[in-house]
Amino acid sequence: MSNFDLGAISKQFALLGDFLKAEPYGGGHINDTFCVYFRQAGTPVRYIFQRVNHNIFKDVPALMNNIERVTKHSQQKLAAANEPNATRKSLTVLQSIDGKPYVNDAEGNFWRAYLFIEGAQTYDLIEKTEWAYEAAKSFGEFQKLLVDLPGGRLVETIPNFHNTRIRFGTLMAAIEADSQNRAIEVKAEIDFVMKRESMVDVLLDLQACGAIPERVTHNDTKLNNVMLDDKTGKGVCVLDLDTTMPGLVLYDIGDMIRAATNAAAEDEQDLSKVYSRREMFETLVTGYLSSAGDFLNQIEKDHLAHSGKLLSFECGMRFLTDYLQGDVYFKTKRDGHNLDRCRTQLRLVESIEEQEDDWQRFVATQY
Ligand code: ADP
Ligand code: GN1
Ligand code: MG
Repeated sequence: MSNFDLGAISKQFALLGDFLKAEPYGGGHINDTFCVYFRQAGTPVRYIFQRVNHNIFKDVPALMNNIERVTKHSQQKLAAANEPNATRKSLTVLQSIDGKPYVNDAEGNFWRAYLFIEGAQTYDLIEKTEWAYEAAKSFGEFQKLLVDLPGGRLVETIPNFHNTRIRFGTLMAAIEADSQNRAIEVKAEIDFVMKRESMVDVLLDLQACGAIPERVTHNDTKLNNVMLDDKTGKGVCVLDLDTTMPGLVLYDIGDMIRAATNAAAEDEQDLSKVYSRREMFETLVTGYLSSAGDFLNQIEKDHLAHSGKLLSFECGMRFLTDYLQGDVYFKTKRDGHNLDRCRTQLRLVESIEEQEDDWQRFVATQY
């Protein structure tokens, strides 16, 4: 991925100064991220450049229009609330020389650039409960900033992204097709999923009967999508806005619980290390309710524990589907990588099942 000519690409953005160098950055599964260094009036500055995966995101101009609407609205609200650091608390999209929020290279790739948020970083694994609190609070604040987003519904950048009934159906089709002859090897995982099929309809049914509303949600709330301040440890800015679109808030808190309560890495091969940490769950809920508690309805609050189990299940189904289809969606670094990831997610489902009643009792004490 380092074969891209970032110097030439950067010339298409309305940036001042001289291009110095570009380095691959971050560890996401979908886009290619680079840190791009410039010298401006003798001072080094850096930017984040990203090649948006247009095989996955089919309409990048519409996606970038979503991101511009979301970031501008957030910054306006922060500034109106006298937040002195509005451009550090929400991403700033850079414009191309012809006034667009992205550029194309000669191969037809789409590139975007953001101001680099300095003095803060992202983490792959949560080591301290304070991080969980801050991350969850930040995602809650992000949702809250967008409750009054003007301009109509955002475009669904990946339709049915968290539709767990459809995710289940796609997995069944991948098992049926078995294009890589791998189904035999994952019989235990398939059985595990099939036994729990009824889980996939719970939130969809609540949405269909109007008990939980569609809102603007982030939809990819891993810990490494929120920056925490190096000095204070406080949440600074929510990143990775490609999937910010209409959704259920429970998908956001559920994905946080999935990603942040795991005691091990998402691709850990030693499953004895994988379990869902109760103290992280409790801290996430407290942090999330500190910012989102006043706009959530009772039924949303009642399903916080369920959402963590559901999103782990969904992610497990997605990794299993990709493994069966020949690893065509998520970037992989080794054979069986998606299967390893699937196994950690299904292990998390089990771990949450073991604790769900306790978790539910805890949630009930919070409101
Ligand atoms: P991906 O879709 O590949 O996960 P992200 O948008 O999450 O891409 O970016 C990958 C990583 O790059 C993040 O985890 C974060 O560490 C870093 N990053 C992204 N945007 C910025 C930014 N504006 N300032 C500083 N670091 C950033
Ligand atoms: C992908 O892009 P990244 O790495 O933040 C994926 C998420 C998954 C996650 C699992 C657009 O997120 O939905 O939960 O991997 N993003 C997309 O680690 O599919
Ligand atoms: Mg990311």
